[in-house]
Amino acid sequence: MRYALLAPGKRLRPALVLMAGEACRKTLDSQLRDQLTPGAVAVEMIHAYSLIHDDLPAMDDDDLRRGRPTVHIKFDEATAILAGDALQAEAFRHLATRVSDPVKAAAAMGVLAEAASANALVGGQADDLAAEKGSPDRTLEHLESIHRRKTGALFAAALDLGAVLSGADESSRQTLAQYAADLGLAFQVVDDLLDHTADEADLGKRVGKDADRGKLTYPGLIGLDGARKKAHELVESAKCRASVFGTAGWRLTWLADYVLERTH
Ligand code: GRG
Repeated sequence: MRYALLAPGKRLRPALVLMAGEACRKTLDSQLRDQLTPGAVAVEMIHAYSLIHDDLPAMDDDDLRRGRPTVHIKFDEATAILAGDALQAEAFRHLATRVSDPVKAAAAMGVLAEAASANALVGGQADDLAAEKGSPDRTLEHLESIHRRKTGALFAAALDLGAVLSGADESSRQTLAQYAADLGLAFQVVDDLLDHTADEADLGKRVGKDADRGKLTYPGLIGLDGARKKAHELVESAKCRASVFGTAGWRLTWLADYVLERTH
C-alpha cells in the first residue's frame, strides 16, 4: 500500500482539494489546510487503488507505473489486488477518523463513495474495457461518457471535497463542478495526445498495440488537430469558471494551464 501510495505521482487530486478550499474561503491558512488534508489524502488513496487494479493483467496489464515496476510486478498479483482493496477501505476510514465535524465527515464520505462507485470510476472502467474488447458504440459521446466517469468523477470529487470540508455554499460547489467537468475532460484529451506522441516516438509499436486493442481515443475519433483544439477550448472554459472566485481562484486557473501544457 505504501509502495503505491507514496510513489512519485503528480498529486493532482490532493492539490485540487486544497485549491478548491482556498477558492471557497479566499485564503489558505494552516487551520483550513488541516481541515482539508484528510480529503486530500483520501482521494489520493482511491486514485492509488484504481491505478494498482488498472495495471493488473486482467485489466491494462502494465509493468511500469510512475516510473517504477507496478505493484503486481514488484510483489505479486494477489498482493496487488489486496493492496488496492485495502487502500479503498483506508480512504473511508481516514475520512471517518480524521474529519472532526461529523456532518462534514459524512458528506465527504458520500462524495468520495459516489465518485468511486459503479456510477462513476468502476462503471467508466468497465465500459472502457468493453470498448477495448470491441463494444460497438464508438461515438464521441460514448468516449466522453467513459472519461467523465473514469477520470472526471475523481477530479470533481476532489474539488467537491475541498468545498465540503471548507464549508462552502451551494453556488461555489456548482461552479467547482462545472470547472471539474471541463478540467477532467481536458486532462483526458491531453492524456490521449501524450499517448499518441509516445506511440510515434516508439516507432509505431504501441500504435499497433492500441489499434489491435481497439482503444477509443480523441485523436482516433476527431484527429490530432481536432483533439488539440478541443483541449484548448475546454481549458479556456475551465479558466472562465475559475474566474468566478476572483484572485482566490488563481491556482485553479494556473492548474488549467498546467493540464494543457503538461508533458507527462
Ligand atoms: C480499476 C476501478 C478501476 C479504475 C481504474 C485510474 C483508472 C481507472 C485508469 C488508469 C488508466 C489511465 C491512464 C487513465 C487516464 C487518466 C488517468 C487516471 C491517468 C493517471 O492519473 P495521473 O496522470 O497519475 O494523475 P499520477 O501518477 O500523476 O497520479
